[in-house]
Amino acid sequence: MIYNDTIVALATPSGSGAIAIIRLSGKNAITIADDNFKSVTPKKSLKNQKTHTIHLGHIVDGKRTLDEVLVSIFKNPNSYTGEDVVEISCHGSSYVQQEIIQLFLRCGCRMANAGEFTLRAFLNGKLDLSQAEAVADLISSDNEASHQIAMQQMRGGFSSEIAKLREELLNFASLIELELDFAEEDVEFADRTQFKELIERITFVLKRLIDSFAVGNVIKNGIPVAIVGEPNVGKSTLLNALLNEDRAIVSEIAGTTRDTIEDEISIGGIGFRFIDTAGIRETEDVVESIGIKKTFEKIEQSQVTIYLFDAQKNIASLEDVRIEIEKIRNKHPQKPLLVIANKIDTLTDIQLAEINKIIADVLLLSAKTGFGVEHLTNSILNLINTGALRNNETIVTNTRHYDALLKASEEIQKVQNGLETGLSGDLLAIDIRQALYHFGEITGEITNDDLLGNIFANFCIGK
Ligand SMILES: Nc1nc2c(ncn2[C@@H]2O[C@H](COP(=O)(O)OP(=O)(O)OP(=O)(O)O)[C@@H](O)[C@H]2O)c(=O)[nH]1
Ligand SMILES: [Mg+2]
Repeated sequence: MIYNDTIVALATPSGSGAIAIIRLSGKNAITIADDNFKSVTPKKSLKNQKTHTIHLGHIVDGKRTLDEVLVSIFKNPNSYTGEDVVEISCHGSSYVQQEIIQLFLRCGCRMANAGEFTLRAFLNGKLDLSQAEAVADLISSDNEASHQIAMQQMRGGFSSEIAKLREELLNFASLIELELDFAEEDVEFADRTQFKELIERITFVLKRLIDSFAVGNVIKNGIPVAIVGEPNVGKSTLLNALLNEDRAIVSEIAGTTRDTIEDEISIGGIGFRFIDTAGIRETEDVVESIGIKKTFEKIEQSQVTIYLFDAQKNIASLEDVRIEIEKIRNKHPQKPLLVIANKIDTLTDIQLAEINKIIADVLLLSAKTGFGVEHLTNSILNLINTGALRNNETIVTNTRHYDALLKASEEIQKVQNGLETGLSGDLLAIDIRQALYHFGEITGEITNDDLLGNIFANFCIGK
């Protein structure tokens, strides 16, 4: 055990609730809790209780009873932190919570820093760094996809994949370094063909992990979808229909939306952030033209663009729409674009056929009645490559991991080049060590205080 002090913190959100949980971890956790605990009959001391047991009693401050509580005991090393841990479930009054925490502070506990319980768990080898980071991701996950990725990472799916590669590579590094000791004899302990195969396999896995970041990153942050189009075509009405609430102001006056409005919903378990923008058109109005500039910025920043036009337009105007769509496509050829004819509730079948003739791949919709909205959400979902997610493959969501993978991949590339050009063992060994270093950064074999400080500072207190 690394720490001598015992920490305390509220593990549940601050404020009042049905119950609250106060957590203690460290050498004196059980003693401190016991000193302030009076069991409901039979009399018992917490110190003599088995690990993973729960006890009903009162927290007392001298003669004063603070609350009736349940105390859970976890003895080291079988606890979250690997130290002795006590969790006190008390009534969820802010006053009670604070009184109990103050009492423990007076009895020798220290207030825990953000993420300190998980930091201790990491330092005691209960989980590796990427698993610890997944704990934070899990706590902040708010849709099925980000939850699934965090759970997988917390269970160690990602770490074990990296650790396996690291071990195999380490094996070869040792063999090559051994060769250096026998330089005069000119022996080869490390079978170069097998080594090449391993490097190819590592390259393949690294590429898959690196590529997965494109999906992982958007899933974690929500996929931004910009809704654009001329004024009054029904963009805000569509946003409201998607969100199922009156989020944006809708009116028959062109130029109603002047700034951008955003909100997030989950479709098929993935978080999407819809962005309603000001209508695109030539304008003299300064405020509105600022809004329009923002619209273009929003298209840039979005993953998907929805272009909306008014289906009631005459044929000549539909030609203009077609040209406008071409322009957006040419400007952002890589970006998925969904073209929607809105207000089709007012149209005849003949008019609909006309639209289909002029505008290719158009989605017919009525934001007002809701017709076509489900079709639209399905189309959006189809644009996002969720294959990796469906197949439960490892997905990288963490920028720190992504950076380390990129660096590892560079070093592996050097090793591969070295093998092809018959680079000498000592130089090869240096590149392999570098790659190993970056693998170690992900799982935490290689860390420094700054890195740990940064990671755990993002946790909440009590975790
Ligand atoms: N009939 C019909 N009217 C609609 C439909 N969708 C929107 N409207 C009407 O069109 C008008 C403009 O709707 P908004 O949602 O404010 O349009 P907008 O594109 O956000 O407009 P700006 O914010 O000004 O750019 C309102 O009067 C809506 O009620 C639809 O599907 N059918
Ligand atoms: Mg609007």
